[in-house]
Formats: sequence, C-alpha cells, structure tokens
Amino acid sequence: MRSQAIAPPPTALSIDANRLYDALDALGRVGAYDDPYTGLRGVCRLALTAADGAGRAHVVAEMRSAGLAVSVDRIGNVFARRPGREDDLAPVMIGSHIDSVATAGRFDGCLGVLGGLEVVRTLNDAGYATKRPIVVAFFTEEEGARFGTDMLGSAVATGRIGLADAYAMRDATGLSVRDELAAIGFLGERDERLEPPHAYLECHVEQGPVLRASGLDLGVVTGVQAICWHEVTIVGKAAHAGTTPMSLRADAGVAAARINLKLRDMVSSGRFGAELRATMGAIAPHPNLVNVVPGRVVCTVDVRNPDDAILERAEAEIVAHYGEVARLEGVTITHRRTARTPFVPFSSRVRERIAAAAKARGLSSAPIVSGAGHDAQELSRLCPAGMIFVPGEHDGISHNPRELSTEAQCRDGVNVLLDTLLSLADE
Ligand code: HGY
Ligand code: MN
Ligand code: MN
Repeated sequence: MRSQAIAPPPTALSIDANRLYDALDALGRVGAYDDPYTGLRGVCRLALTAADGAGRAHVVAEMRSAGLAVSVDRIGNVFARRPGREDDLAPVMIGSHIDSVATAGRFDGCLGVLGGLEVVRTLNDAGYATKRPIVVAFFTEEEGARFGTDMLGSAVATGRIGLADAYAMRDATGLSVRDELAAIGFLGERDERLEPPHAYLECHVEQGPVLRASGLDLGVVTGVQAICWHEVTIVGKAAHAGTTPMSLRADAGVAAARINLKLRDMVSSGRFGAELRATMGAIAPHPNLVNVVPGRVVCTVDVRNPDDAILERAEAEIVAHYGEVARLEGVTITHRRTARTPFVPFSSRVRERIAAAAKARGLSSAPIVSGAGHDAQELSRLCPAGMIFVPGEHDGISHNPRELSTEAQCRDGVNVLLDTLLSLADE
C-alpha cells in the first residue's frame, strides 16, 4: 500500500461514477437473458446456479484486482478485506448480494457490492489507508427465490439459521444448498459465524416509487418491515374436466384461488391498516393440463407489514382461512412457514452519519422504511447497521428487467456510502 495520506475531509474524495456504472453493466451481462415480455436484457442468477457461480467468480476477480484478500465461508458468503492502519481493529463492512430473482435487473444487491468495491478503488487511487480495516462482502441466497428462505447466507453468518439447517435446504428439484455450493466451487472453509464488524453499511436501490416521486436524492433507511412467507401444499383429486360433475370435485386450483383472493380482501378491507402487503407469487398446479382438474397445487404466501402485531394478526387469519377453504373444497391444505423476520430498526448513530454525509454533499434525503428484506437486517444483530437507498426510474420497479437507476443516482448513493464509511472507519 502506498504511503498513508492524512485523512481527507469526507467530501474531499468522490467515486468514479463511470467506473461504477461500467462495473454494474459488466456484472449485469453475467446470467443475462433476453426478456420476452419487456424486450429488455434481464438478469437471472438464481442462488448457487452456474450463473450465480459465474457472477461470483467475476466479482471475486474484481475484488482481487482491487488488492483485496478474499475468503469464502462455509455457507458461501464472500469477504474481501482491505487492511487498516490499525489492522487488528474490527473492520467496517460494506455488503449486499449478487444472487438475483429470475427476472431481475442489474442493480438489486449488485449496487451494494460493486459500490463497496468502488469505495475501495477510490481509496486506492487516493493512496489512503483508513484506521480500521474495510471488508466488502456478498452473502449467499439473499433472495430466497430458489431455496425458499431469504437472507440465508447472512442469517447463517449472524446465527439466526444454523449451518446444518441451511445445508439441508433443497430447491424445487430436490438439489441441496450444500451440494450446489460445492458444484459452483463456493463451499468455503472459513467459519460461517462472523466476528462482529465495527459497523455495517449497505447501499441498495429502493425498489419502490417513494424517493423518485418525492424528488429526493437518497433514502436513509430507518429499518426493514416484518416479513412472513408460507409454502402452501393443497391436495385435491385430479379428475377429468369434462366428465366429472362439479359436485364430485376436489379442485386444488380453486382452493389456491380462494386463498389468493383472501389475501387481496384482507388488504382492501382496511382491517390491517394501510401498509399490509400480501402476495401469492408462486402457483404450481399439477398436472397443469387443460382437461385435468388440478389434483395438487403448491403455492406461496408472502405477507409483510411494518408493525409486527398487525403481521401476527394477518398471519393467524390466513392460517384460519386455509382450514375454511379445505372444508369448502374438500381438499387438504398444509403449510410450512419458510421465512419470518420481525421489523428490524437500524442504528440511529449510523443513520445520523448517512444523513450528515448526504447533507454535506448538498443531497436531499429523508427517512424511509424498507419494503424489501436485506442482509443489513441480519448484520444489525452483530453491529450498528445502516442502509442508503437510491431512487429508481419507472416507479422504482424491481424484480423486473425494467429496473433502472441512473449513473447520477448511483453516484450519489455510493459517494454517501464512501463518506459514511470514512467517518466510521476512522473512529
Ligand atoms: O423479498 C425480498 O424482500 C428481497 O428481495 N429478498
Ligand atoms: Mn436486494
Ligand atoms: Mn431482491
């Protein structure tokens, strides 16, 4: 490392926005596909698939080219370390994820990881060594879209989910987390339980319309709303669509539809306030044929609310409804709770640093609750954690190839990430 400069004032340094945007574009080409519905290039890097493995290898190579020492833990989380002047101090960690849903854009998660890398590159260019070490990290299966529970890697790293339980999780085809980690060469040896960092920062696209609609440059995230996921299995009776009288049917497809409409009715009833969000994202009928009454449906329920007590009430009503639908349709309904996280508040100290850094750059910001789950909520169990939200175009759409944040929006978010990092890494 070149000679150590005196700590520059936080706003003396700025990132190379063009380099950041090029890095986002390059990673966005890994696991890219031509989306038939939007006509755009989408990203599909479901956790631990070959595409995710290629994305991981791409980012690890970038981390190493920035002079970082890379290690992989037993759940495939990747940590890239930059030494500090006082190298035995706890590091400041910047992280997020690079796995994606099947119809993703190139910003969700990637902005946080490549933004962290850009912060390191900016400090390298300035020949500046922070007092504390810096770690840039990405966590395994943040999306939960393949193995069924979100923030899997960061939940293992922070002790919410045990390693053995995580290894045993299987995707819809029966492939296990452990085998798939080995298959892509990311079954690491580093202990999966993370030593508490000094602080954790994550820069992420908002994935919603709030910041863009209010003309704000950034969001200072106050916390993540409570999340509950169910996998619901409905077993009826496959039968001939033409010869089977309606009175003799046990139609799993109609049962799933009743549950889906119930979700919508609960939201529109107002009985759970104005913030309840409920979604049946996956619906898989079997045998899924035009002339067969569906004998079986596996579907999912995703319910969220900033208020834990309201979410509890909503979940209880949904579970009671499973019983009502089973009786009405003559089917059996079982469910498995696959994710359940409470509302998680972020550190007021870190939030203040983020807000001050935005103000020092003349950027407008406001507090905002996160509708999406993030690795930062898991890391907040170990250390003070905070998030910076970046606005998105097209109403901030995400989990869709139309996801788009401009170079300037990404630049502002990562500059504030840099400033906040400096203020924490030099204390
Ligand atoms: O579902 C979520 O909130 C996140 O995208 N994993
Ligand atoms: Mn994300
Ligand atoms: Mn996501």
